[in-house]
Amino acid sequence: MMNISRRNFIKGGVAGTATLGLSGSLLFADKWLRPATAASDSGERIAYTYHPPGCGGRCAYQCTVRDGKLVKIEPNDWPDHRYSVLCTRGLSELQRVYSPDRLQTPLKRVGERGEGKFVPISWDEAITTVADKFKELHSQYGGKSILKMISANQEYAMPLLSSLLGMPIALETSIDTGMASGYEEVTGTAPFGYSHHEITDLVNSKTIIMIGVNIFETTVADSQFVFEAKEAGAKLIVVDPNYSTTASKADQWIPIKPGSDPALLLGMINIILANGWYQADFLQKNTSAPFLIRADNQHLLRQNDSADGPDENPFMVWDEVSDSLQPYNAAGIQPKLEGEFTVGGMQVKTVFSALKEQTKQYTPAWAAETTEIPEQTIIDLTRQYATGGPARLAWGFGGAEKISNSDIFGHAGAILGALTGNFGRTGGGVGNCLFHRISWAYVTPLAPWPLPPQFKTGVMEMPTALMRSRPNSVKAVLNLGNSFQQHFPNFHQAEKWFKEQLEFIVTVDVWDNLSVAYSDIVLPIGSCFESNYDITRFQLNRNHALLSEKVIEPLFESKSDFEIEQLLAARLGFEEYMPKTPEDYIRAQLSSPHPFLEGITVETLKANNFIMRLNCPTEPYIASKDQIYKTPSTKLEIYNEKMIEFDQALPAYEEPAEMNSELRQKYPLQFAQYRSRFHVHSQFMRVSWIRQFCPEPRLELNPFDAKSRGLANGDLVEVFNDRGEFKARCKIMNDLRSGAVRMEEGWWSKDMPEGDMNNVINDAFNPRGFKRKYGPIFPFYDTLVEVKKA
Ligand SMILES: Nc1nc2c(c(=O)[nH]1)N[C@H]1C(S)=C(S)[C@@H](COP(=O)(O)OP(=O)(O)OC[C@H]3O[C@@H](n4cnc5c(=O)[nH]c(N)nc54)[C@H](O)[C@@H]3O)O[C@H]1N2
Ligand SMILES: Nc1nc2c(c(=O)[nH]1)N[C@H]1C(S)=C(S)[C@@H](COP(=O)(O)OP(=O)(O)OC[C@H]3O[C@@H](n4cnc5c(=O)[nH]c(N)nc54)[C@H](O)[C@@H]3O)O[C@H]1N2
Ligand code: SF4
Ligand SMILES: [Mo]
Repeated sequence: MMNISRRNFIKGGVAGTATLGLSGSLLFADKWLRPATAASDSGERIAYTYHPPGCGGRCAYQCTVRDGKLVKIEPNDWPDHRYSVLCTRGLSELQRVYSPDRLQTPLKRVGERGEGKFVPISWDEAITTVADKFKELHSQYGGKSILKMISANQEYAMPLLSSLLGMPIALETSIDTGMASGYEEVTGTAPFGYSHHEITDLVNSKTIIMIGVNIFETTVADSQFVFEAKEAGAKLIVVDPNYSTTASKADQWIPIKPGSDPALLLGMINIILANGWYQADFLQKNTSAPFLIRADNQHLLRQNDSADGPDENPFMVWDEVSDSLQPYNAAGIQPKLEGEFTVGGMQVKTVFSALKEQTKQYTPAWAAETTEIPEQTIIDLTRQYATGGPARLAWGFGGAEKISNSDIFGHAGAILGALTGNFGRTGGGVGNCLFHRISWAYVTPLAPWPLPPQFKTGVMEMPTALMRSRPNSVKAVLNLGNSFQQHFPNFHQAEKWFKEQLEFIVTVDVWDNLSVAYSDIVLPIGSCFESNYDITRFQLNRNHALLSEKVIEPLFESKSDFEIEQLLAARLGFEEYMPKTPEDYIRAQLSSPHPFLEGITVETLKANNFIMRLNCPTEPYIASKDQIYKTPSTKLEIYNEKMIEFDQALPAYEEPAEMNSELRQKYPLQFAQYRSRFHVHSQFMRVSWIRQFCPEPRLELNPFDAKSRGLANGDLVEVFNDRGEFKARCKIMNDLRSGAVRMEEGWWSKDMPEGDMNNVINDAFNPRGFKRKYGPIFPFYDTLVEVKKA
């Protein structure tokens, strides 16, 4: 993040923003350096792979290898040239691959857990130790005793081993799923609450509202589609407490009080209803707005008292044509949107009427006071959204997601889309806009590797954060990636689980990160360039199929996740079920009969520079264009019966649990975290080409808060609360609100002057979360701290 002014922004990010008007910090294949084919004349070799770091892009690489060493990375050309890009991190792999932070050999712990003392061991000893321990635990307690924890975006996270052993999988439990729960309980679809509209559909939007998402830093490979939409005339409005990179490129920046986002959405619902700016026809046909709520138990009125599904026991509506009660799916009816009725002596009213009543309290004045956004700004924003469509309402995974009330935000956001008819409408869309996760690739199923039916992945008993305090079956963890550092706020508490309770911990990673220090056995894998096989990885991404080949030989003694899985499976007696090579596995995936995959094979991919476009339509992917949703009723279900007991069947405002509590007197600063285009969580932190932009972890604070604490730029500060403390240098920034401090997440503890930022972060679950679709979430940004000079 740069300093506040636009001028500084452009000046500050020279390398990062050279082509910003077009594409954020990306370099296009045809616009820089000379083509690598020139180099290949001089005996150098070209190889193709793609970058999988978890930033949301999957930029494709054309690599030049000289004397076995990776010497140049350029963007490979995609059939759809818009994707032929790379960013600073992508290029910096040239350095990162050869970094001294790499794990080089298998290791066995000799010190205390957390101390980081190891001795090198052979692969044979390492695999034997792990396999023997897994065998012992498996026969004594079953597969549920071995938990596999994985970092975000891993491509081949040993899927077969988890099935063969019946291991449960913890993929970022309690992270990134808060809004998704509230949202998907309305829409019925797909993890992480992604918008149903491909990001390329933005060009058809007239209004784009981004709340709590910094897409120009966090899905940099898609920045171009936002600029494209702006060039086509869309109005871009960014709601963010801070003057973010995305805010700096918007038509309007609306600063908001942190943690109050659901109040903004509820205020918008109030205004839309009060002004009649809703699409009555859409609501009547495609949503549960006409369904009837029983006054006696708040449940929806069904045809009978059975627990059958909506087909056998339909929801009931009041039909205008016959002026009578009818099943919601009866032919020829006109369900009434509004009204109260008496049915067999019982009072019922429509969901729409209940929504009007429920949100009456959320007046523009109330919303203004709660969010600290001027009342007229909220009214104008709402008018723009409701009457300036098609409109996209977009959010991210930082911002409002990392607060205890994020489920309410997701629920209210989905209702706004339903009120304005922006679901399934070209240029519309509601939901998370990051990662380009929604495209035709999303509806192109690959074939699974066939395993006999007795082999099934285990089921998670509870969020990992509770495992230290509640009885559970987990005795060992197979940790792929840096999960320990990244996935555990209130780290001192989590450490008790790693240090005192777990019998056995294995970590598999490229880097010597914090999780390594807690492990009993450490297994080094190669970077995305290295392999012992010719064909290494494959995935569908952004309407294309991407294949990767070996670029260089494995460095040091590293192997791959695939090889480690194979070695373990063989030692555990499962060899017959395993593919022999990654290519076997990929060929099996490609045997899927889906028409979008027709003609796409390992051979044709190789013949086409390892990238082919799926045989899919050329227009952007939009789900539910037919207005059929994957909910029980097939409608957008805006009334959530599961939440009746929490008074959240319709969204009701709730303050963030910590930020606005009495604790603020003791710890007056809200501590938010963020991500930047220079890193991916804990990755790229030590690459020197990147270090020149981000030399060290810095606690950012507003000049007023610095002054009142006697702090000057660069001072070493202690950041603390009752959960713990860490030290860092401070950086005074104008584009931060007073009363809030901030830091980029992911910094390795060994680069902090002292401690780890997750020592202070809030891990308290909202009890309602346990009844939500994806369980409770960590409210990372709902954290209060005090800061003093160290
Ligand atoms: N470069 C890079 N990109 C990434 C990643 C990465 O590590 N590096 N990680 C990926 C992952 S896993 C994630 S989760 C996403 C996250 O991606 P984003 O959701 O874009 O994440 P953040 O940067 O945390 O926050 C977005 C914005 O929310 C604002 N914000 C903070 N608090 C509030 C609030 O209370 N209300 C509102 N309205 N805004 C608020 C911040 O100022 C920030 O500008 O990024 C993905 N992309
Ligand atoms: N304080 C704080 N903490 C946070 C957040 C925050 O906002 N604040 N954000 C949270 C969020 S949104 C997220 S998504 C998580 C992200 O948490 P993670 O996804 O765990 O974060 P990364 O640092 O990207 O971890 C990736 C690790 O996996 C390794 N790795 C990459 N590819 C592979 C592979 O193919 N195989 C194996 N074995 N290892 C691989 C990398 O080398 C790296 O060490 O962090 C969370 N933690
Ligand atoms: S880090 Fe992301 S945007 Fe950058 S090159 Fe890699 S995949 Fe592309
Ligand atoms: Mo995330």
